[in-house]
Amino acid sequence: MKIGIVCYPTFGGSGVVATELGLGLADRGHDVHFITYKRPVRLTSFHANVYFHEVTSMSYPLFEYAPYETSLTGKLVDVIRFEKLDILHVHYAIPHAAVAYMTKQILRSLGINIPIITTLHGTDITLVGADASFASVVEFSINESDGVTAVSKQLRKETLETFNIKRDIRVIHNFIDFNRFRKINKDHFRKAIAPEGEKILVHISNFRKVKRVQDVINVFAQVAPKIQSKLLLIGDGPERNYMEELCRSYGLCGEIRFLGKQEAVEELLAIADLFILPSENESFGLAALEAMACEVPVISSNAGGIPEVNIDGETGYMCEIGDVNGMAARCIELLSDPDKLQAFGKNAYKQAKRFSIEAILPEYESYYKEIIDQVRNEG
Ligand code: GMT
Repeated sequence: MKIGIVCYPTFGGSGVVATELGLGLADRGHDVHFITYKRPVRLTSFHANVYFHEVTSMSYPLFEYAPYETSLTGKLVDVIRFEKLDILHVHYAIPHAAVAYMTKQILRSLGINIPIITTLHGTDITLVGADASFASVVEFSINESDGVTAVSKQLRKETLETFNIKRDIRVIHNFIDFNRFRKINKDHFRKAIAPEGEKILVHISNFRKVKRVQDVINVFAQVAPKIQSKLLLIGDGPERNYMEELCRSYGLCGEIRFLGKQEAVEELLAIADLFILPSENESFGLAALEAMACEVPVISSNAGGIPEVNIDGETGYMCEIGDVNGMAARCIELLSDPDKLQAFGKNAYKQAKRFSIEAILPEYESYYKEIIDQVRNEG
């Protein structure tokens, strides 16, 4: 198949999933065209059947805001027409589903019927999409997509509760590539971060409010006096400055390290003892899955689709959103019992295997075929 993929090229989960999906499809012999405003962060090396089309927004004195959607539409029409794509798969509804609709209409006027699939990732529904300024556009463009997928059962449910959706929504979970995410020995690295044999807690996110990074630090402030430990905070975003202030107010700057955005997160997960994900909302929790693949148990909230990934009492523990005391107690419990910590790590790995790229990617492939046939039959 010749597949077009539109996504955000940044560090967010939706861009990561879209890129890994495209690369996985390319490995299986498909031609994959990424169309976005910047090379996606995980699209690093050359691949014979992967193409990247950069969208440039035209500037003009009249435009206070460059009309990116129009530029993206123009680029999509061009690429689909001339590369003869079989299907267009857009990730994150805003603005991509609406752009896809416009693209489809233009191509229809040129005698081309391009099948469109929209994948819902989470905040495009639960946070941003539900905002009154976007809701009507999101609802319309989901209904106008030929196929719609959601990354968890919970996200599917929330989408159906939030909008008047007339389409079936297929659940296709996030996935993980074990060639990249697996337990590897990085003892020298561990020694550099934790020279006294301290335990290492890790959190990775985009430091938005929805991630409740303050809970990670408040949890750590309870753990540190009981267990010799270090906290690695990976990622960056709007909450970072407040979080640095919070660390200072606890006097924990020596124990907490802000590592900023990192590409090789698997190397950091290799030295982690626990992963903390206290989100207010999380449609799936790809970051937790990446940790679990590296045999790191997860202490999380029970928000959104997290219970589909983290199994309470087996692969980690789940607490109510904001239950800092509960999460701290669970961290202390696991970190003080090496056998249990190791057993939970093994369970986490086993659970992560359910979401291996080999298991999930064929689901996308057969969904593509189904939607292409459906559109063909519609005429
Ligand atoms: O986690 C984020 O805020 C980034 C966001 C995105 O859209 O880039 O991630 C969402 O999509 C990921 C991949 O499908 C999911 O694993 C994350 O759970 C989801 N984030 C939220 O729902 C907050």
